Parts: sequence; structure tokens; C-alpha cells
Amino acid sequence: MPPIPSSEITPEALFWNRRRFIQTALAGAALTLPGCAATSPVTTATPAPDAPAAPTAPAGAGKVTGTSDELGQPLTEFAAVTGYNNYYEFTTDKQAVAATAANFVASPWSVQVDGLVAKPRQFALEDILKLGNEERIYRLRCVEGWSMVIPWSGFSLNKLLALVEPTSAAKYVRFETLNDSSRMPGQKEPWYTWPYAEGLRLDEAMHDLTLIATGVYGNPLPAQNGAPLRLAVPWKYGFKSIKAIVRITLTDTQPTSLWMAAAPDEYGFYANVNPRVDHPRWSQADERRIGESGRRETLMFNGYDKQVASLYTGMDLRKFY
Ligand SMILES: Nc1nc2c(c(=O)[nH]1)N[C@H]1C(S)=C(S)[C@@H](COP(=O)(O)O)O[C@H]1N2
Ligand SMILES: [Mo]
Repeated sequence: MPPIPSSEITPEALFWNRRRFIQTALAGAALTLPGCAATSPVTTATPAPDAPAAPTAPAGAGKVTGTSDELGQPLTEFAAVTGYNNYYEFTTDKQAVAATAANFVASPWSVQVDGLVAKPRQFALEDILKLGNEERIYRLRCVEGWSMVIPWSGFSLNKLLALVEPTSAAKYVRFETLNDSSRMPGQKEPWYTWPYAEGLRLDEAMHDLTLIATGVYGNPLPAQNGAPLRLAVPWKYGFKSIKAIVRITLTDTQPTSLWMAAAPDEYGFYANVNPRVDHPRWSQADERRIGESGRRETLMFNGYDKQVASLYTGMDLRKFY
């Protein structure tokens, strides 16, 4: 059973396809974006009071030690974490990503780490996996206005960057997803500047919270969550947490992400979660936690302000959205 009854979902992809169609008709090839639509109320059914308690290890999940994040907020259920996804390389239908990506083969895999580094290197996945397998429970806040609490496993990106020795000229890190439309059919969709790309400032990339996730819910990452490895940057909107990374490049210029290229008025480079800076088309003041009814307040830096606010001292956070 899908974790989220489809009857309760505004079909965002349909909305956007219709909007694109209208825009195409009106304005030739000038298209605007999606990424994100704000309005779908998403809830899971509330179990009857006498229903049996959910099993601690849901079918399909591996071993996870924690049951909540550091704020005491419980893990989002396994079925939602692995069944309600954003991954435009496969489909814009969140509940169809898992099925559409089911046959994606993520091995062999390697990651090129290059640019302004003393020791550029191509890492085989096997070597990357040796860098660590810590459990990290992070909130994920999508710019669309929904959120989850997800038990990732992996290691801090700074461990990988240390191996290539960034030079003093390196100021930013650019990440790129696999570019292969025979394996990722959504890349045939012409509206985006494939491959998906993202970027961080070097100090953001070196922050201990910035995770290379190689697993979720005690299992290796399934395709829909970004197999075999992806970023998890918990204080930024979810689109920064790029999936299926094949290349990491140190650079002296601010990278342009896929979303910045698609809609520069809507998606900035920093994309720090900020309840006081609304998206041009919807409020960011609150969010729907998947599995809960009602909405909860969005926290500054997604609740990681103590850890990361100092990265942005002196910056106008409104301007630098
Ligand atoms: N390559 C790639 N990475 C991506 C996306 C995508 O479409 N393609 N979607 C982003 C968005 S908008 C979100 S909210 C998160 C969702 O991660 P999840 O499906 O594991 O919850 O992945 C991000 N990483
Ligand atoms: Mo997102």
C-alpha cells in the first residue's frame, strides 16, 4: 500500500505539466519551472486507536539504532522515506519514483574528484564506502513545504575532500549527478540543464554535518533515494542534497545549480532553510511533516542554527537565499 493515499495529493506534476503546456503555447520555448509546488496536503491515515503498534523494524528496513532526531522528533516511516521522493531523472511523480527507478543499476560506480586539488582522483565506490558508515538522523525540509526525519548512514564529506587536498584557491565545491538518459529516463525531459548539478561553499562542504549518505534506514541507498551515494545537507532545502553523484569538482567560482539555471528568481545558491524568507510563490513559514496531520513551524536553518549560523555571519540572509 502506498504510504500516502493518492486521493489526498494534489497532482503536482500534472499541475506543472499543464502550466508548461500553457506557457509553451503562449511563449514558445520559454518555460518556467517546477521543482516545486506548494499546496498538496499530504497525510497518512491515522491508525485506529486499537490498531497494533507499528513494528520497530518495518518490513524492508535494516537495523537503525535511533528512533528520533536530536529534537525528539520521531523518524518518518520507512515506507514514506523510500516511497515519496523527488528525483526528476526518473519522474516528477513522487509516489512513482521508486517503481520507475527500480531497475536502476548503481554498480559499478566511481566518483571523479578534481579541480583545484593537489591530488585529483577517481574513487571506486568500494573505496568510498570504507570512509565510514555512521548513522545520522537528519531532518529533510523540501522547498515545496514538506519534511521528513530520515536515518541516513554515511560519512562527513570532509573526509573525502581531505584525501584530494583542496588548494588555497578552492572556494566552492560543485557536484554532478550521473548523466545517462538511457538509465535515467527523466533526462529526456528537455526543460532542465542536465545533468543535475549542485554546489556548496567550501566551508559549508567541510562542515561535519555535510554528509555523503550511502545508506538509509540501515540499508544501502535504494535507487529512489540516490543510490549509490548522495549528499545530505540538513540545514538547506532538500534540492541541495544531490543524488547519484559521479563528479565532485573544487572551483574558485560559485557553481550554477540545475534549479538556479531553471528559475533564478526562485532558487538561489545558498538555499538555507529560512522561515522568514518566502518562496516567491508560497510561504516558507511552516511545513507538513510527512505522516503528521496539520503543519508545524519551520525552524531557522531547519533547526541546525547552533551548528551552522556562524557560517553566515554578516551575510544578508534574505539576499543570499
Ligand atoms: N539528482 C537529483 N538529486 C535530487 C533531486 C533530483 O530531482 N535529482 N531532488 C532533490 C529534492 S527537491 C529533494 S527534496 C531531495 C529528496 O530526497 P529523498 O527523495 O531521498 O527524500 O532530493 C534532492 N536531490
Ligand atoms: Mo525538494
